[in-house]
Amino acid sequence: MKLQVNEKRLAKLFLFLAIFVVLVCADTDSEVCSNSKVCDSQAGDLESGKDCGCSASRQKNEGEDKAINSKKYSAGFDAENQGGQGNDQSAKDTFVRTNQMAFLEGGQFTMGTDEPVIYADGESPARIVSLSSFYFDVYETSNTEFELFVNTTGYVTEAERFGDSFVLEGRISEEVKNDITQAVAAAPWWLPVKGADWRHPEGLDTDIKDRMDHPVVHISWNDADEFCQWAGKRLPTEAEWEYAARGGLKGRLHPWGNKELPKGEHRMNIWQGDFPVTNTAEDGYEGTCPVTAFQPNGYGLYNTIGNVWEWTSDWWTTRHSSELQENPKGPETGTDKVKKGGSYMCHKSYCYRYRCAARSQNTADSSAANLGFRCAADELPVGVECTNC
Ligand SMILES: [Ca+2]
Ligand SMILES: [Ca+2]
Repeated sequence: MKLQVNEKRLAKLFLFLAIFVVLVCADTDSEVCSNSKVCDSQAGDLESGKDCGCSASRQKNEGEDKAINSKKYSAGFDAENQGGQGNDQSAKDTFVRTNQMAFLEGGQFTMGTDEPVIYADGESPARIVSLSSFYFDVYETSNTEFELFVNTTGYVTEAERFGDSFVLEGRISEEVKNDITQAVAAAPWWLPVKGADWRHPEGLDTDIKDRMDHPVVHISWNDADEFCQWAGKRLPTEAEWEYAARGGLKGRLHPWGNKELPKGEHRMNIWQGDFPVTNTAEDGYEGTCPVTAFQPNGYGLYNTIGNVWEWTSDWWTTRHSSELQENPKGPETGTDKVKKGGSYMCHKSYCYRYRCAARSQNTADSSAANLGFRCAADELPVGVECTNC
């Protein structure tokens, strides 16, 4: 009898210890993560050619993974627990798909530039690249599309697993800001916000209810890769992304030409004002904009440049051959992945990367409030509409 009591006590003790270890690990990881991440800025400055996002590696542990994976994050789960019906028919009725793809005929194009603005980024040399035909998402992946993925698969993003992600200081509430003790020396406007993830873009006191048609953010390369596979697609190579963004024009800065404001008209969502203090939002948007906003380029593609950075499948290198290349896929391995297009946080004075040839990089597990993606495909996936076939 006594032995049974002791066994019960022992079991309770083990349970207590297990919970304690998980809690400590999760907290430790959060601190380790925040301390080790070096966020070079959205930005960086032009002379040093610093990165435009958060580029340090994450560190995680088994205990945290187990604790987090036992949770569910889908909107359906939330709705269910709040008495709603989650991913039910009424939700489907208002569901506007933006998963359309455009067919891009293969061919040769000039990738990069011989007039690099940020030399350290490896924008040069201009080189001839030959590509096979492929399909390319017309829009950046929206919150609606990502929610469908999460509701279907129960996928948990890396930002959710780590428990924090990076947000621009000016977009965080005072309450959340007061909670933050960490900052990034090289880019003090980036703050690691606990609970910031795709469903809470500026922290736990924010949501995406009014932003379902905006690009999903706080998405790591690994998250994006998982989504594209689920959708029957894949991430585009850097060459495919740049070919698509150029929209058939040769050697232009932007998808529509060289002028930032052709005829005084805004063609992309970037930063107007004094970065990072004042955002006048003259283009109509202080943060992200709907993936359908602004005019498409010559290939019918929206917001390649600006709005959010977009992951590509290539590992990062700044050395490129000037020889003709066929379907280049970047280096075989590396530490960072290439992202393209710049974001709503890009300003000429800090991050003149809203150009077709511009590029930047992050580790595959990094996430931030201005980092999203879109997919490509070799064949049109079943059920996906082609806009120009
Ligand atoms: Ca803007
Ligand atoms: Ca974009």
